[in-house]
Amino acid sequence: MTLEDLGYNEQLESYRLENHLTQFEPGRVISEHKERYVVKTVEGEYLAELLGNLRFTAESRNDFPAVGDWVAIAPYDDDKALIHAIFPRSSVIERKAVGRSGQTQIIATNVDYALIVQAVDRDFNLNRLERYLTICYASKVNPVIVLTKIDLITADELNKIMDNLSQRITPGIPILPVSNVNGMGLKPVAAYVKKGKTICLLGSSGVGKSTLLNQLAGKEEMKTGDISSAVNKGKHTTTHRELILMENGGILIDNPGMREVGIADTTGGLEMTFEAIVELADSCKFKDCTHQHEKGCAVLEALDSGELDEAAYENFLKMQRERTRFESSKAELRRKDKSMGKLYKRIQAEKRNRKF
Ligand SMILES: Nc1nc2c(ncn2[C@@H]2O[C@H](COP(=O)(O)OP(=O)(O)O)[C@@H](O)[C@H]2O)c(=O)[nH]1
Ligand SMILES: [Mg+2]
Ligand SMILES: [Zn+2]
Repeated sequence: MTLEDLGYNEQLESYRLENHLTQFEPGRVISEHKERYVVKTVEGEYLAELLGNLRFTAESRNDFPAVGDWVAIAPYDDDKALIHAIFPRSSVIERKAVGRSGQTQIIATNVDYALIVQAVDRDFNLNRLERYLTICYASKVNPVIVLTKIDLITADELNKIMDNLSQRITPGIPILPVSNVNGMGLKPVAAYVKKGKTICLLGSSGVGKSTLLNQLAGKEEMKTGDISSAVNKGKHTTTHRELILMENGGILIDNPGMREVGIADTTGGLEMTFEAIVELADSCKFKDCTHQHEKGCAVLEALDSGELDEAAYENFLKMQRERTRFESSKAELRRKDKSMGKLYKRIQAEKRNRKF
């Protein structure tokens, strides 16, 4: 195995040279467990921790390593290491952190393609699909939609779903229907698995992400089914891998299922997902049109005429509200941090003054 097999490239190498990291070994974070990271290098796998210094200067969770990251490590003992630097990320897939307002949580970094996996049976949900698309676009990661479990429905039912999809989402996004059971449609998915390219699987629990990964790998890399979530939890420390190197090239990142995919700071992600609405908005009478009650609103007119899908419109508004809420919580957090900083400085100054 070479570093390139793991996704290493010239940009990363020049960063290593320019930042005097040559005494360290470059490696990739393949799983995370409570601030311990399994890092894969050409030499092997290490259980690594972030250097204390970097921990103290970290301003948020995002300054900590995440699955997919390239890091510079110094090994000690046989299989332990310290992480001395995190390389700049070429992409970051993130969502709104659950329970920490105004903050984001990284799903994976340095990703080339995201496979948005949905099952065509119970799980199928266009709103959620748009949510994942938004997250991909905001991360500058190319989305590919994979519809699993097509063996559970008829050809007619699948056609209907494909029709709905193509009406609702921006044209040009690949939609690949597959069955992990009979192997139908797997080839076009496998075509995305290429040497040095990183693919992240996104989707709710139970849609068949791990089964798909195993199919693509040709062996059981991941536990599947209900057992993976419940029974296996305790074993994650040593056996659990999230980033898998395929034998014939390519890197896949599996994710434990996500219940919530909250919209955060999606720099343009929403606008790219709802391209049709943004184009219509160009013709609205008022520049600051909210597309909710204004006269001369091109979006509302398109809704009336049926040109614009009502469900897509509702979903757009909902996610826009979420984004606004996220932005204000983030601003609030910044204000708090700032005043905490001021308070800290004042106390330090008072302490100094007292000494004299
Ligand atoms: N019928 C059918 N079942 C599937 C397919 N893909 C996965 N499954 C089943 O769905 C369940 C959940 O799969 P799993 O890969 O663990 O889902 P994950 O949570 O997304 O990783 C398992 O019981 C799989 O056997 C498929 O294409 N067709
Ligand atoms: Mg799974
Ligand atoms: Zn409008």
